[in-house]
Amino acid sequence: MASSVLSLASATPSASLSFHGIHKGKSNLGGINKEKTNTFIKAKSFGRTSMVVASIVSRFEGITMAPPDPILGVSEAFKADNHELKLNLGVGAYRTEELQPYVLDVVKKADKLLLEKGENREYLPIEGLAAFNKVTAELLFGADNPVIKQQRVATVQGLSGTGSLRLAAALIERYFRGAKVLISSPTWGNHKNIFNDARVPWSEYRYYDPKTVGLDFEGMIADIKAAPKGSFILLHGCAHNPTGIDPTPEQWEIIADVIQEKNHVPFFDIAYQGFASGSLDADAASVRMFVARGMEVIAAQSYSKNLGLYAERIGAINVVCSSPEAAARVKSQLKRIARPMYSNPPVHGARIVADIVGDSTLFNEWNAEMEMMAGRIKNVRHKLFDSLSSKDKSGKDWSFVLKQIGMFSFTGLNKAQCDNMTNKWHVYMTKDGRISLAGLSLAKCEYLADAIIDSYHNVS
Ligand code: KET
Repeated sequence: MASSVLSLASATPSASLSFHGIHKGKSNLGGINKEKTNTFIKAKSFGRTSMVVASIVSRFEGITMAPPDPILGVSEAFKADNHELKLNLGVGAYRTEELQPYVLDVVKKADKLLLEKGENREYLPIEGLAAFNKVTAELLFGADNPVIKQQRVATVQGLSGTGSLRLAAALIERYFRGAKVLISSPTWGNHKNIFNDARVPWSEYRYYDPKTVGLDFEGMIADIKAAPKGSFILLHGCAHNPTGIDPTPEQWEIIADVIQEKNHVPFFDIAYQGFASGSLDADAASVRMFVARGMEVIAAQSYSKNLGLYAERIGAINVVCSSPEAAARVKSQLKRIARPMYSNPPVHGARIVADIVGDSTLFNEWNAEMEMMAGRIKNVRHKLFDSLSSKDKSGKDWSFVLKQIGMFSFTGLNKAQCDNMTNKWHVYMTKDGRISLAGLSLAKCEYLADAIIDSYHNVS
């Protein structure tokens, strides 16, 4: 194309109007008719060659401004605030007690080893790094799970949890046309976007009961039962986001019963393995229980939180099938979906995970650090509860803060109250009332308690 522009070098500006894509007058911009006022042609001389530069300024004018992302947009607003007491409890990202981002020591070690080995930067296969895919499935299902031995799991490295969910959504759209995904109400803000963009229909099942600030278990079961047979039921493996409320082991069994009865497919999003309890195995218990029943299961994993590899975009999609042949076919289709979307995944995070999980010393160090992180969040949770209980003289029961688990606390604050938290107190949080305790320090608990009490009692 560059040569076709240069070949017009000596042509007059009007002659060059026949150049591909340039028209005078009205044009249709994706259904939006706009009078083009800015079409212009410039000729510049560079020595003997003169170059024609054609530009149409009005092409993108019909595009409207997208709203800020409800979660990541909060960090942008936080950055723009200069108040000294500001606090970012928006995004679920672990911070130290000094409220600084934290790179795990074990990740630094793995990084150093990788640098010493001097590995190449060749493309990975479409399905990702083999060593990563092996350990990630083992970590989730347990290394000696029969489904792994029987090669019944299709595992493909994804662009972290989000990208892995998106691959599964595309698989559903392609092979289960019209099937619905049921998501919890509420759920992580991006789930709806993912299924909307993949053109997968979804509806919600009841999950959170504001009256008890707990699980609406009956509502959940009734909605899963009422869904058309063969629906995909999206479940948070542990540390439900945003509520921090998980079913009990007994409730999980009943959920599995209903899903099995209705021939639904359990579809796990497990982005916090190790972060809920501090134990990787305990946090995978829900997924493993479904698999142990012989069910086919989809599970999307993320290493953003538990290894702090947010920016490496490392995770995986696993599809547990009923035969190794089916697993091979599913894997081939996941690869086919990935190839035109992003071709193949990034290597660095995959090597870090593979090396840490594959080496018993590093693995133990990781577990210790994960316990430390989960422990810090638990301490903050207790301190926040103590601060709320001692400062609030109204008799309100704040014990729900202690009952919730994982990175978040779901405060029950409404949008106006959340706005007060931000506008008056400079506490940045999502408008659904969620606060990330991973972004809170012990030192800031009292301040946060003051902000919550003020917003709860003084804003309706
Ligand atoms: N699932 C859940 C439930 C989840 O909370 C997140 C991230 C993800 C998947 C995806 O994370 P990834 O980094 O793509 O592996 N949640 C936090 C960050 C975000 O919204 O992107 C959050 O809720 O703050």
